[in-house]
Amino acid sequence: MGSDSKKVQWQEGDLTVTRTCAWTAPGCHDGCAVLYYTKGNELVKVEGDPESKYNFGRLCMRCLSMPELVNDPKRVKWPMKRIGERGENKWERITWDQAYDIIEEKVREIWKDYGPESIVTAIGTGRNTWSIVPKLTYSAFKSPNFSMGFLAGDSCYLPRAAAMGTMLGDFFITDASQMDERRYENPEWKRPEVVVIWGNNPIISNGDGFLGHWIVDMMKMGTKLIVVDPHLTWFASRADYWLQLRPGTDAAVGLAMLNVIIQEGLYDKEFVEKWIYGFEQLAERVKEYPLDKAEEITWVPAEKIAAAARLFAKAKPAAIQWGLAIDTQRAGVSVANSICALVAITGNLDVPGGNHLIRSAFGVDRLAHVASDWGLAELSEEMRAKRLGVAEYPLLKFGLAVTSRGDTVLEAIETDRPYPVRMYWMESTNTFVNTSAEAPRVYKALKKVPFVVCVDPVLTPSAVAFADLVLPAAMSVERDSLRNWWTPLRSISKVTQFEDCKTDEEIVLDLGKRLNPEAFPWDTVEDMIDWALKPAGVTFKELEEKVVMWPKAHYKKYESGKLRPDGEPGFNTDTGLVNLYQDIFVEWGLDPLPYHMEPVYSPVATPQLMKEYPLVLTAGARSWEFFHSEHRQSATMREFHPNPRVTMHPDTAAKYGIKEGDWVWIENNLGKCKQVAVLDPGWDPRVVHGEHGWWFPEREAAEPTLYGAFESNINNLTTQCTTGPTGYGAPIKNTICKIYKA
Ligand SMILES: Nc1nc2c(c(=O)[nH]1)N[C@H]1C(S)=C(S)[C@@H](COP(=O)(O)OP(=O)(O)OC[C@H]3O[C@@H](n4cnc5c(=O)[nH]c(N)nc54)[C@H](O)[C@@H]3O)O[C@H]1N2
Ligand SMILES: Nc1nc2c(c(=O)[nH]1)N[C@H]1C(S)=C(S)[C@@H](COP(=O)(O)OP(=O)(O)OC[C@H]3O[C@@H](n4cnc5c(=O)[nH]c(N)nc54)[C@H](O)[C@@H]3O)O[C@H]1N2
Ligand code: SF4
Ligand SMILES: [Mo]
Repeated sequence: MGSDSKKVQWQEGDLTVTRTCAWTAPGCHDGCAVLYYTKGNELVKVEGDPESKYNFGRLCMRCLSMPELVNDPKRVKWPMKRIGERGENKWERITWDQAYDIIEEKVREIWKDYGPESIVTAIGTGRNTWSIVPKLTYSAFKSPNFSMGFLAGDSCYLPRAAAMGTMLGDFFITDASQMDERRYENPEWKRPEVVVIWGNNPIISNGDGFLGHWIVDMMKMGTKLIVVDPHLTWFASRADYWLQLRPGTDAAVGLAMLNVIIQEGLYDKEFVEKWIYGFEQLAERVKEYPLDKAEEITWVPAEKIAAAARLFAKAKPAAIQWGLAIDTQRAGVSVANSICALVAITGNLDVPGGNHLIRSAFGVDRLAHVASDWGLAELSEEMRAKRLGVAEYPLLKFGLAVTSRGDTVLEAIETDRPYPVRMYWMESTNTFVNTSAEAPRVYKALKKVPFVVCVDPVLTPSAVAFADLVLPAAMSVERDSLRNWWTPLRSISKVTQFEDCKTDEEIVLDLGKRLNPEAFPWDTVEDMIDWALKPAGVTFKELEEKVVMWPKAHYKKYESGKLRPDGEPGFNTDTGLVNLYQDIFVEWGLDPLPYHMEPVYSPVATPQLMKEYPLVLTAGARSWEFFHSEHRQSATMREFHPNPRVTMHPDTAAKYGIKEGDWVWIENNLGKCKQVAVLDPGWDPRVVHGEHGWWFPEREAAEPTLYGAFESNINNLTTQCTTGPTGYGAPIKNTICKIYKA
C-alpha cells in the first residue's frame, strides 16, 4: 500500500499518490478519505485511505471507479454557446470571458427591466454548490431565489431540517462517535443498544453526512436494529423488527409508537419534566392512533409496532437513523416531528450513542455544506420577502437550510405571477430527468424561460433541452476546496486539470467580481478558502498538510449552555425547550401537533382510481452504482446495472404475466415509463418500486430523443405542487400505478 500517515503526497514508481478527501463531482453526500494515484495530469486509480478514522480505508464502487468518469472524453471541455434552436444540440466553443460577458449583460438587463428576483438559481443535492450557489445568487445576482431545483415539496432533508428547526433548534445525527478522532475508542461514547433505521438505506446511500458502514461497525459490536421500510433491505434482513409499512404512512407508525411508549410509561420522565414543552398535548394527540387503527393505515401488524416501540424505549442509549422517505410525503414535516418526539421523550437527545445535536466542525460553514445563507444578509428585508414561496409558507423562513420553494418557482414560470422568471441558472442539477416530479410539466415550463445557463461536467439532457450557455464544471479531483458536512474538517486537493474546466468556486468568484466586487473581496480562490477557514484557525495550505481536523464531541449541550446564543442552558428554540407542541404553527394556521395524512393517490385517498391503477408505487431507492442521474455514462456501472429496474413480488409479476427481465410499462393517471422487471419477494405484493434518474448517454442527444430522458423516467408519474399544508414534503415515493408487459 505504501501509505504513510505523516505524508500527504508521495511517489510510487511513476505514480504520484495524494492523500485528500473526495467530494463532487461525481456527487455524494459523503466525503471519504482517499488516496488519488495520478500519472502526470491523469487520474489513474483511487483507493480508500487506510489511515482514515472516517471511512477506515473503505470505499464504494463509485469512488473506486472515479477515473472512468473523470477521464471521459465526452465531458464538457470548454464554455459553449448554443447556435441552433434549443434542443438541436448545436454549439459553438467560446472563451470564459465571452461567456461571462454574455452573462453579465443579461444579468444587468434583468436587474434594470425586471428586478433581480427574476433570476432563479437551482442546484441539486449534497454538493458544495449548496454553499457556493447561494453566494452567487444573493451576492452576485442580488436575487433571493436560490432553489433546490423543482424538487417537489423540497422533499430532501428540508422537511426534516424545518421540523428540527422549530422543535429542537438544531440538527441531530446518529452518534457513531464521528465527532471524535478516537472514534469507537472514545471513553465518553456509548454504543447504541438499538438503532432504528427509518426510511433510509444508509449502507448504499450514506446520506446527510452519515456513513452507513458506521452502523455495520456498531452491529459487529452488538447493536440491534429496528427497520421501518416497505422493502426487505440488507439492514431489514438483519433487524430484530422489520416494520414493512405501506409507503407514505410513516406518521401513523411514529404516532402509534409514541402512544405505546406514553401509555406504558416507558419515557424518560426526568427529561420530559425538565426539557419538554407540550408533552400533555402530544399525549392526547397520540391517543388518536391506537395500535389497531395504526395497523389498518400502515399494514404493519399491531403487535410488531408495539414490540418495536418497547425495544426502542427500553434501550439505553438508542438512536434513530432516518432518511429521505421521511421527507417524501405530504406530511413529511409531521413524520419528522413524530420521530423527533420519539428521540426526545426517550431521553436520547444529545447523549452518547443517541441522536447527537451537531454543528459544522469548528464552526466552518462557508464553502462547506448545509448552510445555504452565505450572502443572504446582504439582501434587504424587502428583497428577501420576495423569495418565491415564503409568503404562503412561513415555515420556509425557519428551516435550518432554506431555499425558494421549487413548486412555487414552477408556478411563477408558468403564470408569470407574482413576477416572471427571466433567467434560470442550473449548477449541479439535471432538472426534469431526475430532480423534479412531473417531468413533462417541468420540461414545458423551462422552455419558456428566456435565458438558461447550465454549469455541469456533463452535457445532460437538461443542458441540451434548455441551455443557452453551458459552462464546464471541474470534478472533485480538479478542485481545491474544503469539506465540512458536519465533521471532521477536511481539505480537498486538486490533483489534475481537465481541458478548460473551472471549479464552482472559481466561477462564483469570477462572476462575483464582475457583478458585485465589494461582496467578493478575495483575489484568488485560495484567499476565499483561507477566509472560510478562519474560524478553525488554519489556512488552506495548513489544512492540506493536516488533511483532516477533528473537533471534540460535547454531549448534553442543553445543560451546559452550548446551544443558545445567550449562553443559557436549554435548546435554541423560542421556549428554550424541545417543542412537542408548536405555538408558532398555531400562529401560521397549521396543526401544532403531528398527524397522518394520506398520499394524494392511495388505496385510501382514491379508491376509485385503484380499480385502474391497483398497485402502490414507491420510487427512487438508491442503488450502489448511481448517484441520481450521474454515472449512466460509466461502462463499469452499466455492466452491473445496464437498465432501469422495476422491482416487484414474484406473485405480482405472475398476476400480470410478467417475467424477470421483461420490459414493463409502469403507468398511472399522470403518465408512464418503461423499466425492466426484477422479481424480489422482499416487497409486499401490493407495492412496486421504480428507479429514478434514468437517461441513456449512448443515445441521440438532440430532440426528440434527448438521450431517451422521458422513456424510463419515473417522474412522468409523480406530481408537482401537491405538498401538504406546510409547503414542505411531496408524495414522490407514494403514488399508484398499473404495470404491464411492454
Ligand atoms: N448511491 C447513491 N447514494 C445516494 C444518492 C444516490 O442517488 N445514489 N442520493 C443521495 C440523496 S440526495 C439522498 S436524499 C439520500 C437518500 O438516501 P436514503 O435516505 O437511503 O433514501 P432512499 O434510498 O431513497 O430510500 C431509503 C429507503 O426508503 C424505503 N422507502 C420507500 N418508501 C418508503 C416509505 O414511504 N416509508 C419508509 N419508511 N421507507 C420507504 C426504500 O425502500 C429504501 O430502502 O441518498 C444520498 N446518497
Ligand atoms: N422519483 C424520485 N425522484 C427523485 C428522488 C427519489 O427518491 N424519487 N430523489 C430526489 C432527491 S432526494 C434529490 S436530492 C434529487 C437530486 O437531484 P440532483 O442532485 O439534481 O441530481 P441530478 O439530477 O443527477 O443532477 C446533478 C447534476 O450535477 C452534476 N454535478 C455533479 N457534481 C457537480 C459539481 O460539483 N458541480 C457542478 N457544477 N455540477 C455537478 C452532475 O453531472 C449532474 O448532471 O432528485 C430527486 N428525485
Ligand atoms: S460514501 Fe462512497 S461514493 Fe461517497 S465519498 Fe465515500 S466512498 Fe465515495
Ligand atoms: Mo436528496
